Order: sequence, then C-alpha cells, then structure tokens
Amino acid sequence: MPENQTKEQKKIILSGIQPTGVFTLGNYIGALKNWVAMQDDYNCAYMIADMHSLTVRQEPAKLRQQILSAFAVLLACGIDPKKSLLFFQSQVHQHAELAWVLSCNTQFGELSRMTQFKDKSAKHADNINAGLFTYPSLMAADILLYQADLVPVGEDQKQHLELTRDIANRFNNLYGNTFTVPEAYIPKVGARIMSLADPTKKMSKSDENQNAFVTILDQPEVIIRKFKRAVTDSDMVIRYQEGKDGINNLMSIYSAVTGLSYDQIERDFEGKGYGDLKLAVGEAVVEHLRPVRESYEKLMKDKAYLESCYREGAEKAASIAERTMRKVYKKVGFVGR
Ligand code: ATP
Ligand code: LTN
Repeated sequence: MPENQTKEQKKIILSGIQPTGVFTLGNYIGALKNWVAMQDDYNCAYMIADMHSLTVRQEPAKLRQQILSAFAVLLACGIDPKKSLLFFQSQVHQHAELAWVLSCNTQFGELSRMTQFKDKSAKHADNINAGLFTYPSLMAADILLYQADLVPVGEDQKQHLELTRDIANRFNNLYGNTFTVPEAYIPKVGARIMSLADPTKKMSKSDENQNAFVTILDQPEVIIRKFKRAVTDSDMVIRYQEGKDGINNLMSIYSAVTGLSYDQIERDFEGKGYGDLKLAVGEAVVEHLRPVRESYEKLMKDKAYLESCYREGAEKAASIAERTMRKVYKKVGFVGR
C-alpha cells in the first residue's frame, strides 16, 4: 500500500469474536494475530460479539466477566484503539435495529440451510431458540452497518458471509444502493490450529476437554504440560506429511510463533524425538504469549482505562452505524428520526 494513502482511502475491515470463553491459541494464530497485523493497512473495526453469544445459554455474571476479559485480551494482543475501532456489539444499538430490518429481508429457507444452525441445534437440542436461527441476520447487520469491504473469517463462517452478500445485494436491488457488498478475507497463515487431544478436530475454546486447547492466558507450566501431553503418532520422525496430524499441528504452531519454515524445523529436529519437539513448541508458545499475558494482567487492574476505551469505541462505532441506519430507515419508508 502506498505510504501516502490516507485513512479515508483504505479499505474497511470488520470482524467479530464471541466472548464465549478464554481465547485459545487457535483464535490467536488464526484470527487475532492477523487482526493486529491489518491495522496499518486497513480501516479496521473489531467487535466483541456479545449479542451473538446469547444464542447459547450463558450465566450472566460469568458472561460479563468474559466480555470484559475478552476486551482486555484484544488490547493486550496489540489492537490499538487509536488505530482501530474496538467495541462491544451490545453497546451500539444500531446492530439490533438493522438486524430486524435485515431479518425481514432474509428467507426462512436461507436460514434453514446454515450448517452452523444445524450443528448447534443438534448440540443444544433443549434450546433451539429463534436467535440461533436468525443469527446470520445479526451478523449481516454487524458487517453492513460499517460498509465493510472485507471480513476476515475462518472457514466455518464463510457460509454466513455468503448469506450477508446475498442479503446486501437483495436490499440494494430492492431499495437502491445502500450497502457495500463485502468479501470474505481468508488470512494466509495459521488457518487451522488443531486440538492437542485429537489433532483431526479444530482447537476450540468450548471443548469440554481442557487438555485439547491452550488459552492465551494459560500459565507457562500449564502450557508446557498441555504440549507434553499432545497426542501424536507412533512414528518417530519429525516431518510434515499427510497422516501425521499431531506432528503437523505441532509444526504449524511452532512455525506460526517462531517464523521458521517447515524445512528449517525438520532440519533442526533431525535425529531428535517427539518429546524434544513438544517441549520446544511449548517453550516457544510460552515466550510468544508472555508479553500478552503480562499486559492483560495490567489492563485488568485498570478498569477505568478499560471503561474509557470501550465507551469511546462504542461512541465512535455508533456515529458510523447511525449514518447507515438513517439511510436504511429512509429507504424502507420510515419517517426520519
Ligand atoms: P467456539 O468453541 O465457541 O465455537 P471457537 O474457538 O471455535 O469458538 P470462534 O469464536 O468461532 O472460535 O472464532 C473466532 C475466530 O477465531 C474466527 O475467526 C475463527 O476462524 C478463528 N479460529 C477459531 N478456532 C481456530 C483454530 N483452531 N485455528 C485457527 N483459527 C481459529
Ligand atoms: N459469528 C462469528 C462472530 C461474528 C462475526 C461478526 C465475524 C459475529 N459478527 C461479523 C465477522 C463479522 C463467529 O462466531 N466466529
């Protein structure tokens, strides 16, 4: 990007993350690290998707703690509130407002085809609520409110993004040009970090098995222990190749945190065993996450600073969102407010 490109000319990025647990190394390598890296080249808006997390039953006191903690983690990872918009979804009322209008422009059949809805309703058969079903309309609102050009998401969210594009195009055709039609942005590195307990499954913060994931805030000894226990295979050679899911995963984590190529890692570990690799990965992850955890601990002690950041974030976000919302209400025929 040319250096003289102004803030106004940069493309707009929006992404969100649900505060449903402590963020994992998977969230960090697959999403947060890229969010931080994109701040200089794009106009970024990052959101704690607290409203989305209500689609699954949450305990209120715990949720509040997780939301605040998630905000501090994003700051600790390097999201800079001077460069990027950082806010809580629930503090910008336009999200709920636009979600309603968009849900009236989303078809039952479209929502029924969403694989996340099918998966989550199977998993939470006792609570298949309307929010779980209309979740993609709220996600579309998050994105379209900010006229985002690009949306960094993982594979699992691509279908929701396709639907967002369909909704935006439909609305634009029906009411005249209103929304930027966004594109998915799939970051190059760290696409999928796998579970340490079952390397054929994605590492996920809601996994019931605590040994399956490392969180950004785990203490060094916990990180080392979890890596020592990581499931591998019965082979002995450290090589990145098909069928060696456990070793491939360890190598991809090691590469993500050290910047070393697979070739280099294979050379460095020639003649060494799996135990050596596990320890080296554990130690590299500990060192990589140390400054994040230390900064997080400081931030959590300064509630006044956190509050000033999220208040300001919500205010700035609302002023952008309100511009879109006025346009939308006018287009659909409401009397202006
Ligand atoms: P949950 O367990 O609550 O479903 P999750 O840990 O799978 O959550 P999400 O909140 O769905 O994470 O995802 C947040 C972001 O982190 C998304 O951009 C997603 O692509 C990314 N992400 C999540 N897990 C991984 C992973 N294992 N590897 C790489 N990226 C990941
Ligand atoms: N559904 C996403 C979180 C999310 C999001 C968004 C991502 C909510 N709104 C808008 C990108 C853009 C998830 O569960 N990972």
